[in-house]
Amino acid sequence: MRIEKYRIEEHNQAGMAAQQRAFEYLSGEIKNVPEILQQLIAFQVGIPSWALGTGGTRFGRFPGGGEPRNLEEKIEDIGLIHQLNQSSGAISLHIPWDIPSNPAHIKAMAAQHGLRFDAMNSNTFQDQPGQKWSYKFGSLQHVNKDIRKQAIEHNIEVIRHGIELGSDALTVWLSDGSCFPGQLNFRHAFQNTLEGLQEIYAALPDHWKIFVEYKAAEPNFYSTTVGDWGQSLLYANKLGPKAYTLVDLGHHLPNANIEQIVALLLMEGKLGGFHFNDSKYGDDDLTVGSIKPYQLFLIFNELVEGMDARGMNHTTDLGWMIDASHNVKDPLEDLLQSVEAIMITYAQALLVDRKKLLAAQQNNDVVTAQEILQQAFRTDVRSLVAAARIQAGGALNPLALYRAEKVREHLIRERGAKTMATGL
Ligand SMILES: [Mn+2]
Repeated sequence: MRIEKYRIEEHNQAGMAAQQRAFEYLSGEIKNVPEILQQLIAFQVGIPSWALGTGGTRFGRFPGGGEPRNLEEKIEDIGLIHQLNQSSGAISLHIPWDIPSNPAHIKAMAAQHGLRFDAMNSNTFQDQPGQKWSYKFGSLQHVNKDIRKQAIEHNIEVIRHGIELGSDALTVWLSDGSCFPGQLNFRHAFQNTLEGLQEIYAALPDHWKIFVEYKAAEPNFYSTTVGDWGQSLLYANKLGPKAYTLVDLGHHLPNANIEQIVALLLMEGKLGGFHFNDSKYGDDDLTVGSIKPYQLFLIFNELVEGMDARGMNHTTDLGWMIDASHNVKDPLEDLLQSVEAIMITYAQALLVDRKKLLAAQQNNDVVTAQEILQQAFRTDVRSLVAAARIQAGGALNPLALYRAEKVREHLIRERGAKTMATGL
């Protein structure tokens, strides 16, 4: 579904007076408005193909209706989100859920929606129909060489699909680990995994990156073979310059200092990708910014500071992606909320007075340092983000327009009330 351009213009016109008032007030309060607007317009967040349907838990799943039934419809849904917010210009696919039958057609279709293909994701956490060997006891870590080989070949197949679509990165998240003490020899599991990743690494085209994603626990509950950023960094360092660590906000033990982790990974030139979500207890996959917005701000503050210190391009030098699940919300509404939260937080991080902060740190002026951060965090930048969005051709209020246009009702009429997104 596409929204007619004139409908976006009408919507923007209706709210423009209030938007202008807020924007003019804010413009008087902050510096570098034109530069920040350009940075916001450039910034794009990838949407994963699996976030377009209702998720669910191990207890149940309650589909919302009108979910995309194939890859084409997934691209349409992300195209719609991008049309509304102009900040979701990338799609991240999951193999085998999204194997394109006609890659040239899929590539052209994505381009029509202004989308490029972000990192490709492999899957060795499930057994697929017709698969020879089971991943019940792991994939790359497995004691059986044939099973490791099957997992390696799957990842290389994912790279091949990515090449056809113009992607340039592979994200590997392994559910490998153990559920009970004694089940696994940790060193053997690490070595097997490293050797598998090395074979996959060797299959990467020159300009590609591989992201090694870590996760503390689940589905294995005693040990995870890529369990934290230290383990991921070990693999990335041993693999070589095309290998990076990927940080997923939900993949840490409670109260982990994620902002410190990203600062150090950036310092080492080994932060490659980022998965946004939010959580209260574990890997809850909740809407970005819905539980701990200040933590998100502190993370973005380190991202901006660390990328600037290395002269990195905020938009292109890291893979930015949402990785979340929607159990009770309309997935598209949830994604609009998530991207909005990311843009707001990015804008706030751009407001931090870095010179003053550094001076306060040098003087051990703890109070001033805190004030500088909170000054930025407490600034209402919504009109700034909206101004960037409107300038880029998007909607003043994407969520309000989505509802006014009755998008979900339209999708249910088109696709049916009982559809289930492929892969979930
Ligand atoms: Mn993730």
